[in-house]
Amino acid sequence: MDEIKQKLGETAANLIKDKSVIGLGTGSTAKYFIKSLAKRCSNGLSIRAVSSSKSSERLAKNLGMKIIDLEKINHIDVYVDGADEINSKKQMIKGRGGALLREKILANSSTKVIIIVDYTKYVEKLGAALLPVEVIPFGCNLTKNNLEKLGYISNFRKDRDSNLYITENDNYILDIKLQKLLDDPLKDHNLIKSIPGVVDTGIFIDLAKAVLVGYHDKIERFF
Ligand code: A5P
Repeated sequence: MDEIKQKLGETAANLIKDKSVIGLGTGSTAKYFIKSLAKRCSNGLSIRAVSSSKSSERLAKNLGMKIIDLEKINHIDVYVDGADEINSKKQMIKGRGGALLREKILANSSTKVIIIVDYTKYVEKLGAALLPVEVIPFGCNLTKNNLEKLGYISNFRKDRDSNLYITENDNYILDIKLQKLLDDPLKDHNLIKSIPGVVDTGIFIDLAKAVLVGYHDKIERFF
């Protein structure tokens, strides 16, 4: 699978034009994009980059890329990221890496969003993956109960040491185990977001513009 992700990263990096502002996604596939982009930068490509997470920022900086302060820009040309699941309508579930909110903020302000996924993530219907929901700590048990009343059974995400996972926005994540695949992901997103205490869901709608799906022998693109 790493080979596929590497190829996806390289292909996406080759689409980046000189002098553009690039949003860096988070996760194992985005990591390959960052590595390939850094290589292009060391060969003369000039870009400015913003990051959706500290881990991607660290990687980019270690590879010699300059990360600029988000407050210094007012738009992003291209945002590149992976996804946990994506369907043919380019609706996605994201957030297994915990960066869903920052990812959504960057994607939403980007002229073009390129999603790079291996073939296992390209699904007919979303919902087999856990659906992450970022919630504020205040009243988080009440928020969890309210989700349950709407039929969404969730668990607080834990970190490696079994402590509550804390996002870079100082929030928690509830991972929902969906009871069935989603017929209308936007409906679920809106319902979940209507609960006070929910900051955002890992359902991304109308954000992806180009999708690269990697297989062992090819990369398929759809726009
Ligand atoms: C990070 O919060 C996520 O949204 C990732 O973009 C998503 O989980 C895909 O990650 P991988 O490329 O590691 O599968």
